[in-house]
Amino acid sequence: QSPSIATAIEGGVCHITLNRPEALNAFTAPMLDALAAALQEVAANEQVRALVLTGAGRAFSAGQDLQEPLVRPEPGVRKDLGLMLDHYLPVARALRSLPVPTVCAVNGVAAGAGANLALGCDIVLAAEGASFIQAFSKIGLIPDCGGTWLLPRLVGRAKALELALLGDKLSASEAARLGLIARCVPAETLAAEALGVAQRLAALPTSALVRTRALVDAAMDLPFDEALSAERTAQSALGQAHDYQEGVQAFLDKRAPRYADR
Ligand code: T3D
Repeated sequence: QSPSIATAIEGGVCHITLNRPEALNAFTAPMLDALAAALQEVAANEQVRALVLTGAGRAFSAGQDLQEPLVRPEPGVRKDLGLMLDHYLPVARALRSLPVPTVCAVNGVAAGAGANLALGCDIVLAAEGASFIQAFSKIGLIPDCGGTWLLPRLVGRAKALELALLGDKLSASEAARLGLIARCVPAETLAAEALGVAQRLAALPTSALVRTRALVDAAMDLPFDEALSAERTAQSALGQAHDYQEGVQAFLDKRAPRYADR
């Protein structure tokens, strides 16, 4: 049996592929645990400087596998879906705090938790035929995997609530127009475009990129003055790192920089 998560590392870029195409890459508990373990390996591997997350087959992910024993309703049995979410949270947290930048290549439909794990990545590209569905309300649930946090920040409260309450399918092009994702690209160029973005990120100073992500996320909840202080703290630390010295020296020497910090 092929693994539900496939990992490959090439030239500083780690590719993680959701690999249950026969089930539209719907998540099971073992699959999520494998994904969390793969992300931990990315975090621990100093050679990796960017991540590309994508799906095998025609879907990115149909979200929770509704056949999974932990969630499948049984007459007379009250299921605690929190136990299922315990398998998602390490993944959602890892994607948001990975020590390298993340690119999601959404190759097809991304529903429920599949949509929100994709939207948790730093730069999200989607194929023209792909779509995003906040499928939760249709089965009596709320948007999880960070959906309630991500959606209003990405598209504002009005659109977030329309997407979350109605659960309609949003095309990749409309998602890009709304600012839910970075870009919609032809299906045949998605993998190459995602790799190109990841390679560009891998060549940049990783710790500055990761701190930028953390500051942008934190700033949404900070008064302006506290955001200024947080920027000062980060800049102070980065200014003492190798990558800053290398970047400035390379600029002055009129040569390409070679960044090494992570
Ligand atoms: O534990 C908890 O429940 C809490 C966690 C929640 C997180 C969540 O993600 S909740 C949301 C769960 N996901 C959904 O509700 C999405 C359900 N699927 C769909 O709406 C549609 O299948 C898609 C929009 C994703 C794709 O539509 P389409 O028309 O391209 O394909 P299809 O014909 O609907 O599906 C193909 C097959 O996949 C079909 O099986 P069959 O008839 O060929 O035997 C379908 O039942 C199966 N499938 C699709 N999604 C799921 C699934 N099987 C199990 N779980 C799924 N999520």
